[in-house]
Amino acid sequence: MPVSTIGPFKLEYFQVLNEKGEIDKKLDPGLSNEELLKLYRAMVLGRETDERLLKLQRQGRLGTLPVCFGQEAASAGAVMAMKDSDWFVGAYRELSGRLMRGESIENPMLIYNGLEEGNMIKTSPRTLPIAIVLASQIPQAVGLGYSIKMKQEKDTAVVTFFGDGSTSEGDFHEAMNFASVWKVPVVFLCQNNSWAISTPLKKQMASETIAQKAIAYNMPSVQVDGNDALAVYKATREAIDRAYAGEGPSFIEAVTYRMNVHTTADDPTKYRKDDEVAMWAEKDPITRFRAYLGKKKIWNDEKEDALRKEIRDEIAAAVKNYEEPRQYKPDAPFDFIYGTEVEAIEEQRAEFLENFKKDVTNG
Ligand SMILES: Cc1ncc(C[n+]2csc(CCOP(=O)(O)OP(=O)(O)O)c2C)c(N)n1
Ligand SMILES: [Mg+2]
Repeated sequence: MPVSTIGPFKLEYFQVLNEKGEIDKKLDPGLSNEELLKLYRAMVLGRETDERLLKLQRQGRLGTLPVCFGQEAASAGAVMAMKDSDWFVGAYRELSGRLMRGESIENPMLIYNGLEEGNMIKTSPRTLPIAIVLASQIPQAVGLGYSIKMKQEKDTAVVTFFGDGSTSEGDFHEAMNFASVWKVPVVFLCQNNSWAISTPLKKQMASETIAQKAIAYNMPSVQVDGNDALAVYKATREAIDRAYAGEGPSFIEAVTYRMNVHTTADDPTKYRKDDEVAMWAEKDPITRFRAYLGKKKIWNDEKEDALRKEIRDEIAAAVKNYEEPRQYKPDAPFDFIYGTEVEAIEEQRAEFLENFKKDVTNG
């Protein structure tokens, strides 16, 4: 019997900006100087906010929280390619991208102190709250994509973010399957940061890349340097354009690294080597972007100092506002489930408040 080849399956990798901040001219996505500076600011804002949040937690002024050190390019690069009318469906490792979407710096402070008000993103209604339950956001993104398709909403896409470990979840595969069958306008963006808490990638999966998982679903897929904001931007731009053109979903694997703790409850020195962290420090997304702006002669130390000061002042004002005495509603979660009042939710609210009153009375 003759044997025929079904493949070959092709998978590409690219980097636009290398570790020294040198650009590959053939791949340059051609952002304007203004856009480049916007992207840089978003990454610095994310990094500075993370530093502040971490300190607040260590001082006992915030609860447990994840930080995003080193992963700024992966979310900011993607958001640079999005319009406000696109949907941002994230996990918890996209601080730069969220702030760039217009989420306030106070939102993470509220959430990480257990206050549900932080999940209400008033300034960016198409940005969904953080998803802590791994991969739960991915089918939701596909549902949004399906509704865009049903409503025949033009030039609207969904970008959903998740980690390497999350691709082991059933939700991920179910969402990928439906997305490709329904040809929905969804961009799947996996931030492969090498670790799922203390589980290294090699123990998580036998696949050589995560991008290749999309081949099984017949989805265009690419692996990019996730510490290169221009590579992430370019891949997302192309994927969103495909979505707008009605060509269905795409997959991006952004290869990055978690430079700090998984959350403030974690101590990575127990399970990973300093050499590995030092090697990734050389690939820092912010350092290389700054070097690139310097080479383009649109950035210098003076501008850097001014930007850092402006951002630190902005964060300090947010912290001050967040720590002002305020009344928080214990039943706030019931306010934010649907946009409108729903009878069943109101019944649950009444029951909750009654029990709450009893608990308070009983001490
Ligand atoms: C369904 C589910 N199982 C387990 C957890 C506990 N948990 C939180 S983060 C995490 C690791 C996630 O790794 P990855 O998807 O690579 O994302 P990263 O934290 O590296 O950004 C685990 C197991 C959870 N939040 N949800
Ligand atoms: Mg991970």
